[in-house]
Amino acid sequence: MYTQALDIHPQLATPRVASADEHKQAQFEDTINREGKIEPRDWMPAHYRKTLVRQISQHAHSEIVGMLPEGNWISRAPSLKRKAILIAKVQDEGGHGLYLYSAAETLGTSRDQMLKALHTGRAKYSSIFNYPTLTWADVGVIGWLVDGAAIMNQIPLCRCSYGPYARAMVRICKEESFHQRQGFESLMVMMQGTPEQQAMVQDAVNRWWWKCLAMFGPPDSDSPNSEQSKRWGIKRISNDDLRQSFIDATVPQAKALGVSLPDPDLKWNEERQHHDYGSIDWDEFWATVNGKGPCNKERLATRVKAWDDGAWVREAALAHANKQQARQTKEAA
Ligand code: BYC
Repeated sequence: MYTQALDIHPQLATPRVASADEHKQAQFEDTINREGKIEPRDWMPAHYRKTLVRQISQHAHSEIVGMLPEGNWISRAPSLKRKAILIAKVQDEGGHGLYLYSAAETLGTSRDQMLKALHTGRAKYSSIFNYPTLTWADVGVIGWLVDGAAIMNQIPLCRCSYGPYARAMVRICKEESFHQRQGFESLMVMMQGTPEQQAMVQDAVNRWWWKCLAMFGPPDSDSPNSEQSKRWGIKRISNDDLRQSFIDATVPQAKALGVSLPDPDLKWNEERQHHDYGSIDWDEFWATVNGKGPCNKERLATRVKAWDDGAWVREAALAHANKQQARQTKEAA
């Protein structure tokens, strides 16, 4: 029977036109796959934006909370030289916080919002800064091991797919590597000193070693964010791989320093071409992350006080900026 209907072969049918959103998504994925950079004005999936704000703001909070354990020693540094170095280092950490808050602001979240999340305990910051600095040797160990772990984690972030974060990290990593060397050098001097000074360094290493290994985050099998972050080129190397690289790099440094690392299971594995190591206390890590570490309350209270005490400075700066803007507008009119 004849009919007006035409049977169109599926391949000859008019192709479905991609929606504007699908086009943007494809462009975004293409940039990621080409190892290009996503910039603030580019379209990006909401989850990519949210992940970046989470990670960058946590990182910024870690920098400014990280000023506190070392800052406690500025007034007690053993010489003018060490005091000047420590002031400069703590100031650098404050600067890192500022670069990072600025990078996160390009994603549309204000600094006030981020700080509110920190001050109300909703935001995380690195677990490592919730432990006390009991002796001067702790300051050197923070430089050597904490900054050393930070560099290991942060060098790959210089290749992060989000442009402003990647660029901030280049400068931060240069400064962190100086911090690490000054920490190592100050410990080297102590290790050439009296038996009491040597014991002080060993005690500090014993207390910080395991906390530094936990800094890299939970094992890959328990890391909910890793897979997606790696796919998006935010994270380049996994938590466990970075931890392993840090251990492998630190063992010879400890030997050069003349200290032992507090892990009876730490030994070279010829087959793996890496060091084996003992198990990390993840219960203790999570308790600290969730607010129950030895210094969580003190750290947060200090930050909140600094924010409240600085209100008049912010108000004055804002009033000055408004006055200048009004003057410029008047002159332009
Ligand atoms: N502490 O799925 P995961 C410095 C959280 S500052 C607290 O693996 P992700 C310095 C994690 O946030 C050093 N929380 O997460 C400053 C997540 O929770 P949410 C700071 C941690 O993001 C002054 C959950 O655990 N460096 O260098 O894929 C003086 C599951 O983890 C920690 C940075 O911030 C921790 N240690 O990977 C000296 C670097 N680890 O958010 C030195 C940038 C994990 O889902 N950040 N958590 O609720 C990163 O590279 C990544 O965010 C991490 C975690 C490797 C830290």
